[in-house]
This record gives sequence, structure tokens and C-alpha cells, in this order.
Amino acid sequence: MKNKEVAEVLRHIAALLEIKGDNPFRVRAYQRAAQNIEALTVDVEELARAGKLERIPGIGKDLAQKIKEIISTGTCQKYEDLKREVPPELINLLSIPGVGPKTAKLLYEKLGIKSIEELERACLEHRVSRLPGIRSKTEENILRGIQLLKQHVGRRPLGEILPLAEALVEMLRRQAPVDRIDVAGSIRRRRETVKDIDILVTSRNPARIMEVFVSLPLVGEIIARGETKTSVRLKEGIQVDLRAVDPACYGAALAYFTGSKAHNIRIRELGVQRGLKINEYGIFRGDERVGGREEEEVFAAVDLPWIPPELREDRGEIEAAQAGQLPRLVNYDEIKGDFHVHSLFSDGTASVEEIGAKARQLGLKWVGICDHSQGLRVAGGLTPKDIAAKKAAIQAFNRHSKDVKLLFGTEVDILSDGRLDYPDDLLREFELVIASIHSGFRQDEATLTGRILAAIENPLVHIVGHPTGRLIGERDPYPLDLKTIFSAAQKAGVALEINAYYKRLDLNDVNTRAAKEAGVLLAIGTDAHSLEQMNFLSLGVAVARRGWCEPQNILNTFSYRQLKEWLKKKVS
Ligand code: DGT
Ligand code: CA
Ligand code: ZN
Repeated sequence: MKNKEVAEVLRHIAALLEIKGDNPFRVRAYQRAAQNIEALTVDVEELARAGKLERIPGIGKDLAQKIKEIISTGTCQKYEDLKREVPPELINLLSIPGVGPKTAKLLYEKLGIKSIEELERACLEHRVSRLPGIRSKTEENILRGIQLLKQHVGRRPLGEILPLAEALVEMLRRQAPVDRIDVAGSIRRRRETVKDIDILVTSRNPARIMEVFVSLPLVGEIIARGETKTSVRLKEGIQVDLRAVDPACYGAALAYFTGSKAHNIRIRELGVQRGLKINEYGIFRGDERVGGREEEEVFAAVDLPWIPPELREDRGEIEAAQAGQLPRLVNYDEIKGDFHVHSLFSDGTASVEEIGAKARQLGLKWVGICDHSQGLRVAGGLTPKDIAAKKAAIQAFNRHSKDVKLLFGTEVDILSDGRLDYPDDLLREFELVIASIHSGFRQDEATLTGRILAAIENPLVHIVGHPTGRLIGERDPYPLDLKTIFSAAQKAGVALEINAYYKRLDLNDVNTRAAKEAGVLLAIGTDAHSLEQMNFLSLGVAVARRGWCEPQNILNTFSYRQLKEWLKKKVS
């Protein structure tokens, strides 16, 4: 696929333009083109050959020309020119949370800093805070950002890796004599980031499995090859450990390699108290194996019901299981809709009709089309005039669609003083109002908390979007008094979002659980900007499950009728 490579060049152009201080709309145009090309389900090369590049939203004559150039030469004149003006290494600096294009430029011009290492040293030596226009707080923020980046080195977002893991399992199933097979480890627990892919398999012919495995086209390099365990690195960069185990201890191995380590240790201790040894080879009394074929046997051996993998973090699940008080977790197939999808009306890549069709394909009953409000000009925020056109498009879809209904919604910006970006009279027009913060992340905790509280107290707001603003590995959550927010949301009957976009997952698992315990309703939204990103819904469900949520805690389990009622009751 050339799509990724083309998108990357366009993204680099956007970053260099940004560092240069170019027009933000031009920057945004390149970013949007990159995003749209990545979202294509066809090869960009084919489109170019057929002369159809300009059918991609956001791509006009000029960009189409550049894309053709990139396809045939791997680069384009514009990119090469920019690289002569701005050192391309500076793009790396932008990956540090807290370093924007202006700062990157200043750091380079005044201190000659080009790499993250150089920047870290300069901060530690307080050379950065001595620059004009830089506060000592900024220096601290940059150091914190570098630390955040480092923490994530070697860990990848679940949303990037889960599809790969599932593809591997599918390929092995199809091409090798697989009997049982499961992805284990942090992926099975649906942790938000993962270090590697752990797969377990049983087979009559394990040697053949290993042979097929190492020759899969996804595999880049073989790290270690044995009869029962093989490790490879995928071309994507992540390590995969494949273990073939004896069917008689498959359940014990699955429990062991699912973890977490902390959870395993607790289970092993409970075993010891009962005179049992529990490990990846089975359940043993003395030297005799007394069980381990099924995972349930491991839990039963220590007098526990089977515990869902998403709960296995030693965060109270063992005590809850002992007390017969495990939550009845919300299931993936109980989800009836998605609250948060962007359409072509703002910065999304799909039309209202396409979103409806995709929802049908996913088995959903309803989708909230929530585009940005006018204040977010660079994200194509809607003016009152656009809103009427959008409403008409949604009504037209709903008139003909019996099974899938679209909700006429908005993601209204919470401005830096806590006001909303649309007046109440306009907000009242929408069936669904999500209010989110997109600016002013550097304000203090009291101010940021106040902004969210103000949104919660507006009776026209249904949901607060991506409440903490974090981006996994890129941006810390901004400081908030979540306890106060949860209690206000509960009182006002405002739901908090579990944003399911793979880099957000916001609220995260721990905060979701705290919200649920405070009696707050949760609303899962993919924040999809393309049809493909609507698939991330299951990541939001994973967060809900890791947050101990039951169906009644999650608004997405509502039927269209129930939801309409809830949305109305809220306002009147
Ligand atoms: P990751 O890979 O960092 O995303 O997280 P995990 O949980 O997949 O960790 P990994 O791949 O190192 O090991 C897989 C599972 O194997 C882990 O969840 C629990 C089990 N395990 C690994 N090391 C130990 C250990 O020293 N003691 C016990 N009891 N279990 C372990
Ligand atoms: Ca792992
Ligand atoms: Zn947003």
C-alpha cells in the first residue's frame, strides 16, 4: 500500500509549514489530505492512474499533482524545498507533548536544538527558560513531555495492535493445523497499550504451526525459533511470541499468559493456601496434575467463578469474585449505537449516507452525527447556515431508513471562559449535544474544572466529550477535579464520554470505574473522522468493561426509542 507513504509525506509537509508559521488553513489542508488518503479503502495509486484523485474529499488540482509526484518519486518538490528551509528533524520535536511549532522553531534558531536528546539536556541545564518568551513552567512541561514519550517507548496503542493480532490468528487458523488458539497477555485484557503479542495454540502438529508462522508475510524477522515457542518481529515493528501447549494444560497456560502478573500472583497464593501449585503447566497437588485443560478449572480450584480477562489487574476483582459480587459486564453485542461521528459537514471524510450504511454493516441501530461548532474553524466547524443543510441531510436519510437512525447532533466547543460556542437557541435545535474542550489545555485545574462544570450545568448539554483531553503517549490529561465533575454530572444527569478513538480512550478505565461508582452514566463515542474509524467502537466497550461497567451504566445499550426519550427528558 502506497497510501501510508503518501500520507506521511503530506503530514511532514504540514508539520514543516507549521514550524515555518505558514497559514493554518494551508497546514490543515495538508493534514486533512493525509488523513483522507489513509482512510481510503482503495489504493491511492489506482486512483491516480484512473485520474480520480480529485474525488477524494479535500483534494483539489494542486494537491492531486503533488500526490502524483509523490507516488512516482517518493517525494515532491514542495517537500524538498521545505526541507531546505526547515530541518526535517524538527518534526520529531513536535512529537513531544508541550512542544508546538513555534517553540520548535525558537529552540532551533536560538539554541540550534534539533533532537529530543539535545532538548532534554538544554532543559536540564535551564538554557531553555532563559530564552525570551519562554517561562520556567514551559521548561518543566517540556521535560514532563519527554518523560511521557519515554514511558511509552516500546508500548503501542491497543487500537493499532489488536487488528494485527486478530489477523495473525485468522491466518494461522486458515493455513495451519490449529486446534485451539487465543491471543493472551495484555491484549486479551484489553489494556490501552501493549508491549507485544502473546498467542497460544494447541495442535496435533506444532512443528507445522511454527513453520507456517515464521513464513507469514507480516513477519519481518525471526528472533528465536523453537518447537514450542517462536518469537518474531512483525514488519510493523512489534514482537509476537507464539507458544504451542499441551491440550491438557491449555486452560492453565491461557490463564497464566493472560495475566496480569499481579493477578496471577494472587491466584497462585490462593492455590498455595489450598495445597495446590498453579502455573502455566496446570494445577498440581504434589506431582499430580489435577486440572488445567480449561481456564475455569484454574479459578474453580481456588473457589472462584471465572473472571473476565478485562478485570484481571488485581484491582479488587478477586475479592469481588469471592463475595459473589463480580459485575455483569456490558457485552460487545449489547451496544446499539455510536454517539460521536464527524461527517463531511465538518472535518470527517464520509457523508451522512455513508455513515448510515456503515452503521448498518456494523449492526448498529443509531449514530450521533456530531460535527464541530463554528469556533473550530480549522476543523471545519459549522456555521448556523451549514447546520440547516446538515439537518436536511439527516432527515432525508432517516425518512428512508427503518433499521438505522441518525441523530442530528453537535460537538460544541467549550470556550476558554466556559461558555459554549453556540447560543442556547441554536443548541436547542439539535437532538444530541456533546460539549468538549479543544483549547486552553494549559489553564489551571480550577479554571479547567470550572469550564466543564459550566457545560454540565447547561441543561442543553447531554454529554461531555473526551473529558480529560489526553492523547496516549502524546499529551497528558489536563488537570481536573474529577470527583467534583462526577458528582455534578450525576446530579445533572449529564453523561461522560468514553471516547473510543484509539489514541484517546478518554475517560480511561480507572476514571470510567470511578464515574460509574459515582452513579454517572457513560456514553461511548468513536469520534470517527472516517468510516474505518467507526470500527473503534469495540475499544470503547473494552474501556467500559475494564471500568467494571454493567449494561445499565452505558447509554449505548439503549434502543433508539429509549435514547430519544433520555435525550428529551434531559432538556425539559
Ligand atoms: P505487556 O506485554 O507489557 O503489554 O503486558 P503482558 O501482561 O502481556 O505481559 P507479558 O507479555 O510480559 O507477559 C504475559 C503474561 O505472562 C503476564 O500478563 C503474566 C504472565 N507473566 C509474565 N511474567 C510473569 C511472572 O514473573 N510471574 C507471573 N506470575 N506471571 C508472569
Ligand atoms: Ca504481552
Ligand atoms: Zn472533540
